[in-house]
Amino acid sequence: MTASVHIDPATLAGLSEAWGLSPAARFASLGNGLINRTLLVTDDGRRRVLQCLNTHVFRDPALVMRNCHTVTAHLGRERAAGRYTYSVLELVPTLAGKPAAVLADGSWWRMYDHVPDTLTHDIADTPALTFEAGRGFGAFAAALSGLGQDAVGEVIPHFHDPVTRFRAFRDAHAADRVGRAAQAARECAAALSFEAALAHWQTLLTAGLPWRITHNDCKLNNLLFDRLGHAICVVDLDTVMPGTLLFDFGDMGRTMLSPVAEDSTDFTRVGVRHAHFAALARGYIEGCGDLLTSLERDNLVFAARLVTGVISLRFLTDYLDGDRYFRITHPEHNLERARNQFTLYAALTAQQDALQALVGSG
Ligand code: GN1
Ligand code: MG
Repeated sequence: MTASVHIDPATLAGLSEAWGLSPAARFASLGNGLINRTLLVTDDGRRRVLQCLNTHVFRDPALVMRNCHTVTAHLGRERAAGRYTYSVLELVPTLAGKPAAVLADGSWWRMYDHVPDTLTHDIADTPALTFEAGRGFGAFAAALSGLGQDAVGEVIPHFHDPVTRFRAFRDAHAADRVGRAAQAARECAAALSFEAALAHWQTLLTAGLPWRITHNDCKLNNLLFDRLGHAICVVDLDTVMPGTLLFDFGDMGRTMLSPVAEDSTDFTRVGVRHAHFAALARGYIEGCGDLLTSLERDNLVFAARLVTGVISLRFLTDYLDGDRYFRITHPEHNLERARNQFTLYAALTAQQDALQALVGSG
């Protein structure tokens, strides 16, 4: 997971000055995020995590940092009071006492303490892991329920909004700015089938689906585990903002139910593992405690469909737009991700009744 990286001299000088790093500081890349750049810094025997915020995605980085501070401070208090048992990310302010450093080139950097003896998983090997992840993310949501609705601002408006994402896909398809629509004809046809989910989404909004402070990026690899498979710490707090628990559970389902990663081209293996689903739902219900309403609980399967469909649309839209959003390693990467996620969406749709019967039975 870590490989030594070279930092350009101006950035190195800026970071060293901001946090007082020694000339012996060593940098390695960390994690598999598609948006921000993450580095592990080892200096003076201490390990820290440095992140360069992607300001093309996060247009208001000062708001992102304010939210991160609000959330970590709140979770720290919950933990001190014994109401939250997981570790909490600790922001390391600059020497000037700022939550982030803005370098001469305009880049935004922030630092966290490294959480020792932890690792991430890209695939959930066992139902026990999905149970742990569900409980960890559920406890995170429950702990944040004590924060006022407007304690955190909306960093990316309409981030998971399926109506907006569907419209963005249709616009990108119609514009076909880089001439890729023909190559993606099969995926575009699959994308149109997502419209069926929008009607149910509307009924949930009408029925008063609760709006809460949610994580909004509950991928399995945004949770740190210890070597025994216990969930230790929720990370990647940049998208914590108002949302619904369905967004969080949906992202968990999307990243834990299939036996292969979101960008695997082994499409025949993409599918839903029912024992993993049952354990995930049980863990999430337990972690959320009293928070979860029956409307939310009854829509956990729909949540997995919804978010898988939305991310499929986002990958496909980015492919049609010329790969301007997600980090890619090869030209067809976003198309492969879209095909993988639409395959999972179709499986979740076909199996929704069987999955629904498993909620509460894991
Ligand atoms: C991005 O940064 P990362 O890799 O944790 C994205 C998520 C997507 C995910 C797909 C701010 O998350 O919404 O689900 O990629 N984050 C943002 O892997 O767009
Ligand atoms: Mg993330």
